[in-house]
Amino acid sequence: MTQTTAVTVRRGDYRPTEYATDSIELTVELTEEDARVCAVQQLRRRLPLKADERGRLHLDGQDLELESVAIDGQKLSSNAYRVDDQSLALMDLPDAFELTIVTRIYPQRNTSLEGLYRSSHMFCTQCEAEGFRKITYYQDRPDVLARFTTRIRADAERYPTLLANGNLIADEQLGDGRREVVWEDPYPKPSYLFALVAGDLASVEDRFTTASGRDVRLIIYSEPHNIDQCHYAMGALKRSMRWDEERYGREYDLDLFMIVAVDDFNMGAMENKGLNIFNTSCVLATPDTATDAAHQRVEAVVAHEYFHNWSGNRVTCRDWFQLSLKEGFTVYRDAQFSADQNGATAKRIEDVNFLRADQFAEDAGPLAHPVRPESYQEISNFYTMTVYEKGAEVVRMIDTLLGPESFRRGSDLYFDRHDGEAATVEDFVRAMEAASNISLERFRRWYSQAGTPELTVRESYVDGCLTLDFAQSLRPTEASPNPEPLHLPILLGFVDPGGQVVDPSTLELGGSVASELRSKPPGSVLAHLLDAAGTLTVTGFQHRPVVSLLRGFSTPVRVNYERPADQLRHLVRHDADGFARWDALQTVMVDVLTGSTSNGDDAIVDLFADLLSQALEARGPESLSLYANMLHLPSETYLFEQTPVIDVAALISRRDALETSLAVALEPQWRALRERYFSNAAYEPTPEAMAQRSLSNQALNMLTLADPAALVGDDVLAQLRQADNLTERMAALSLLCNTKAAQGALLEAALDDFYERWKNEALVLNQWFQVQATSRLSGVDAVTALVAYERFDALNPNRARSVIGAFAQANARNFHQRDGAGYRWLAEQVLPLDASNPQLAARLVQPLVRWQRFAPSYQRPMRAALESLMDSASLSNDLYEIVSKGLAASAQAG
Ligand code: B3K
Ligand code: ZN
Repeated sequence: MTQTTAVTVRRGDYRPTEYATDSIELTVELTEEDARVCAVQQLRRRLPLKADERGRLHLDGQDLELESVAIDGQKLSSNAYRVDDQSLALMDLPDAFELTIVTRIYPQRNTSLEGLYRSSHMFCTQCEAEGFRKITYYQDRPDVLARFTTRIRADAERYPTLLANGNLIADEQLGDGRREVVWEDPYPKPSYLFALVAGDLASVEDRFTTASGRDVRLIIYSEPHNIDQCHYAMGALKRSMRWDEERYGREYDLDLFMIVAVDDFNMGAMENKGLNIFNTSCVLATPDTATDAAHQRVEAVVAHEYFHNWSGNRVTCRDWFQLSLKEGFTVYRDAQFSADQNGATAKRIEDVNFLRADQFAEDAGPLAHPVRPESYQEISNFYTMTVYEKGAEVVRMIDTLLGPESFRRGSDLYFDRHDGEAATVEDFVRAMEAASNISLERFRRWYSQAGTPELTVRESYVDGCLTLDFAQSLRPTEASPNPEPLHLPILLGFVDPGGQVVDPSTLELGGSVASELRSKPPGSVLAHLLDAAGTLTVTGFQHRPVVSLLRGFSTPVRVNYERPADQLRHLVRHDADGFARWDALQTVMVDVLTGSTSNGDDAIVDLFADLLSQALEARGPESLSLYANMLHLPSETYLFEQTPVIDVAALISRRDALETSLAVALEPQWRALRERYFSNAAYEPTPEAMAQRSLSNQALNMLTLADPAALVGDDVLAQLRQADNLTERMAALSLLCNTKAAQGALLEAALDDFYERWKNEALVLNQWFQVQATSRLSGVDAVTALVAYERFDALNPNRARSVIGAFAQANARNFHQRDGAGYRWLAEQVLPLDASNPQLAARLVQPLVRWQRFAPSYQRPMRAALESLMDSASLSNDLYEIVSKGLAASAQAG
């Protein structure tokens, strides 16, 4: 183990900078070998110097070759400043001055995909969180807001497209075949929102007129071969712009909004002011090249990045501990948008699935941290499901507590008060309190405590009076050793034995917890649990009702509510709230699959029989997508998170067995479903058509399970050959990959055909890699062959994720093979990657870090793989932080 330099940054250490940067003028000269960056900053002390003080400036810088430093035009000698591999320090400074720094950088060699780098034939940037320091020396932190002017000089023929933030104010041909453009951004911004692109790009263009009548040019750029795939994203952008005006009163503020699609990108996309940069996977979409899920992701990410223009850019974060201020809020905003576009129930199911399977896992492991973390070693490691998804849940709860009108007033007040500032989570909560007169005093703990609370419910019923005893508990974590009770908003309803939702205005609410009536979903009560325990009493029932608990998943907790399975099945059949029906069904299935209920399979078959006949009659996108969601078993990772000790093999074999019995017992019903919803109509990315494809593909999946040999030679191959869209093609190819009867020549021919047809579409080729990496029949040998394939390229994050990430995260039965070969394989892939792209390595390694949750026979080899990484010659800060936290937990647990 060699890494000892990791520095821990703490929230409590925040201090404003001594100097503000009012403006920065960058000149970036791009050549085929390197880039020369001249940065001219105007700096000014925030407070005047006291008598015995001397002005000091600390600038961040990494991987830079420093050529010169000048103050007010006077070049400094090298003993007038201190420079090391992280910073440049200047002393004895006046109150205000101009600082000129010239650096040389090498974008062509930058494989970290942070700072200025090369992707395919273009140059692009990624500066959040701390990438700007790889371009020039700067106070690279979000509370330094400056006006940026960007001058780009490059070969005119190779790079006809030269872009930066803001408005183009000059464009000039230089003598030597080079061209110079100048961009000016009128809005002061932190360095993480800086962007620059140079390439030979094609574009699609549109216009948008804002509510107040401003005419905005919208341009999406991509490499020419991809440009035909950008139209769907353009539509999504226009829908997002209108939605943000209508729902949040937020208008766009520049005359130009640009999106650029790049092949090599560490995450989904980036909200740089006026110049969003996107992973191609989050912008390109046509029926042939993007699945239904990919279409929805493109729409959601376009919206998310656009919404950041207010929640992130106009109001930014004071420091990186406040990251959820922009991310949690913006995820919540994009979820509301997607719900409005595609159906609220399906969107909520998707989000709760993700939260329970992945965020709960994070909260239960050694990387657990509060939504507003207290410390970090590498900020890139804190772009987590907790900061994003749990952060969004916290904002959602504020919306639930305040109600939509007050919530909107609170958001208006927040934007109003903090426009042009770097704000904090506390500022956001205060604005919500001020606009609503509702105290969020106890609620604030959601931001500061790590871990998933557990809500225990005990129910009793006597003479028309229902009593619900609630208790909450939170496991102590290293991040929150002494957890205190949270404010849990518990939304519930009552279904009578006849299947009708009881109108709660006919009932009397009492007990120690405050409660109120709510109309969404109809017939709801909102109870507020603020203490460790509390009681809700409800009187006036004619018959004992079934409690529909946590409607819409109103608070992100684990629930411990022991009750007869027939009550849950009653909810599955009758609750008026679609989400609650889905949720009750998950509980029924999880209880059977994790063994807390014995012999439940037959009851689930009966339930599915009912659901299948309802699905055949379903009308409209909301209802179709609800059945599409209900007719799937919980995913393996979802199941893992619902059980105290994960025994991978046992859980998967139970799940397989239940799935097969549902397939066999209900074969005629699945066939009817397939016939009802399989369609030859031309592809459309509408919610209704997507739900129908999902039902039809799930039916085909179940029919194949029931009779593998018959199906693979027939419907599956026909669908593979005849489909006019990637969704159906991938569903069929996945069935072939996962079915024993198809292995051998049949599967090889199908994979070869697919490859030949789509090998020039990088994103489709990723699907080809992924479907093999996630097949239940692909073990370590198979993924070893995939990474040896000529078209595999670990330096492209999408490709790396399509094999390495896919295998470790979505192929549990093979990744967790008993001898630990899957774990060793992952460590072997991650280590070389760490040298080129630390952020990616630190993501891919994470399945190993959760070892404590698994049964002992899995734990030892998982830990051994982590230890092998720790023993390696040198790890990046990114990977070191994750691996060392994973192993530190091992010491604690035993
Ligand atoms: N804000 C970016 C994420 C940047 C991640 C840096 N490691 C994308 C987003 O959340 O919109
Ligand atoms: Zn974001």
